[in-house]
Amino acid sequence: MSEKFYVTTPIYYVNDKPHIGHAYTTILADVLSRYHRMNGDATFFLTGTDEHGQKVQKAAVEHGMTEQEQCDTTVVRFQELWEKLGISNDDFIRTTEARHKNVVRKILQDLYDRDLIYKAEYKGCYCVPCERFFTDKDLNEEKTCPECGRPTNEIVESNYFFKMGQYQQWLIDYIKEHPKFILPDYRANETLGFLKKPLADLCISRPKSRLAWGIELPFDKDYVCYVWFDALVNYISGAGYGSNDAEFKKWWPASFHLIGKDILTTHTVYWPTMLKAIGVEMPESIFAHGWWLTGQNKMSKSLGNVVNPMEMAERYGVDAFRFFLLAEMSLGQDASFSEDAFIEKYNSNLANDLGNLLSRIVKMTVKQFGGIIPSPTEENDDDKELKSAAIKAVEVMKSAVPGMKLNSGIEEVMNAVRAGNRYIEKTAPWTLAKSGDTERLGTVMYTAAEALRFVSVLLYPIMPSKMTELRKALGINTPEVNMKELEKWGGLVPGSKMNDSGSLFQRICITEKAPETAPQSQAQTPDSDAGLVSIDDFFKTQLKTAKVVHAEKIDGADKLLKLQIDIGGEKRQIVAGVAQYYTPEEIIGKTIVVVANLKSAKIRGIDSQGMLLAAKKGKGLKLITVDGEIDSGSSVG
Ligand code: ME8
Repeated sequence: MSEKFYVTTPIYYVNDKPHIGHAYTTILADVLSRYHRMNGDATFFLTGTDEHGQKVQKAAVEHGMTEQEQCDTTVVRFQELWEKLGISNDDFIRTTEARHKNVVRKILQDLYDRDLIYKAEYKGCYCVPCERFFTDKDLNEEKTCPECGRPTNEIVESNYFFKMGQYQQWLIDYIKEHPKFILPDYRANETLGFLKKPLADLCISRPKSRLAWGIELPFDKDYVCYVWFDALVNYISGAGYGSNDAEFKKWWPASFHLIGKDILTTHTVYWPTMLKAIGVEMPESIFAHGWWLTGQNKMSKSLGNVVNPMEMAERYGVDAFRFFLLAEMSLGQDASFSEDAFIEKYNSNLANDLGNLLSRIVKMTVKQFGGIIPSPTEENDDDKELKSAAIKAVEVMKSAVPGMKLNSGIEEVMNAVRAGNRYIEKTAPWTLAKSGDTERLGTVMYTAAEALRFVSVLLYPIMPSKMTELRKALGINTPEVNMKELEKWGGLVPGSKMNDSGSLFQRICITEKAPETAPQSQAQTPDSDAGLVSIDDFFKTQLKTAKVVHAEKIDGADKLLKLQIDIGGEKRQIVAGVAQYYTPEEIIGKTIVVVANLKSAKIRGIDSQGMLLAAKKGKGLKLITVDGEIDSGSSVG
């Protein structure tokens, strides 16, 4: 049954250009929206910019512009980036727009009229360089600024306050009674921890004498509204609150407010109490994700470690960038960004696994069937295994999306892709072609292509352009992509025509971190380099770490051990000639290095799906292992 889905991102400050953190939350919202649209759900995706307050005013002064000019020039940077990154937002709200300011004013007036906003003297210590107020509880005995360490000045200022404190117990109860309200659950605990201290009323004004760039209070022209009180309202003003009741009723409550963990308190304390005061239902879930770090550090301009998403997308392609961000971060936790890790993931998952599978299928179908998708005949166990890997990926993804575990969903899809490559190796279509077994060859090609069709739907929200390309290569030209397509296995239409349009993901040379991807032709070694391999050739071999989970001797083969290994969650069996050097007990538990994309073979009649690496000289042999703890399935290279 289709449902409605309303998702928001934070609205970003226009004091500076966007960086990877902004891109991440927005791509996440985009991917969720695309999944829901693909599911047939009525979907509304709102993003925008936060244009008032001190940060923007300060940036305007630094750039010698008026505040509005600062907003108008910076907002374009966000809008251009979203276009570049294929963001499918349904609306973009700017807090300087009349449609937003009117709603904020209405809310302020209403709360003031109902005595939920009052005027009082505000006593605090003000840090002039940081332009921030601190109360006694924020300060040490010397009353120096907690931000910069400089002395603060005690000042008394009249301001307006929202009676937030009176909702404290209600909020605690609400959070406890609604386990999905704040996600992940440890963030709910963080908010409950914050609510253990008495909740003060919220200062919602700034005197114009100190900060003029904001929405003027409707009941006092000497003050502007505090930027957070203004900004949070975008989630309802952008959905029709106060201007279009039918629209608002259609979308509210929001399904997800996506935020970074930096803005948890404003979203889980200020915002719910504001909504409660104006009598509006709570959003269903506020989801706080972790930080993108550079190494161990948070990205920040002063450290000079900020990643520019526009550059990454231009250099490596939008879809690969989107894929990396979503596959790499476990939602809720921090993740570290590095270009090397990006290239590594791109080469292994996209170029080797996915691109390679497509190219094998298309090339073979073009060669053997003139590109016409053959009809499958009877299914054997190998076919069934691949089919169940694809179906499992659908099931995992279907629960990964609402469960906010996108990286696990993606991993399961990639498992299906790897199963596809293993299937090709095992069924050896080139041998079938040689022996003239066209019927079996047709079934193999169809089955592998059908598995890729499943993959194309599941990864479409993450890589819309590349998956459209992949579908065209498979001969699927329907403009719409829908989850319904995956209700049955066998949707690929025999008789339609595949297109060999070249490689989907060109491998990137890690040594160069080059803007250009290495063209395939470079793989040919010039004569003078006879005996050498290019980096491209080298990376055709996928080396991975694997944990030996079981080992046993093989009857009648005193040089061989049969090993069961785990490569990043995938179980495999390999037969290795190491029995004269290692007992089964010695080898179990070791993390070894294996060639993960070796064609499977039968050794003494036993399946071997890979090869381990060992150093050998004379009579000595030592396994290649790793220097310390690392996950199995890690790439070696
Ligand atoms: O806080 N890693 O705007 P903002 C992951 N205007 N996400 C990051 C990140 C990082 N290193 N850095 C930023 C504001 N983000 C307010 C919001 S909403 C009513 C008002 C993302 O421009 C993350 O979503 O500082 C974070 O919450 C947001 O950008 C902060 O953007």
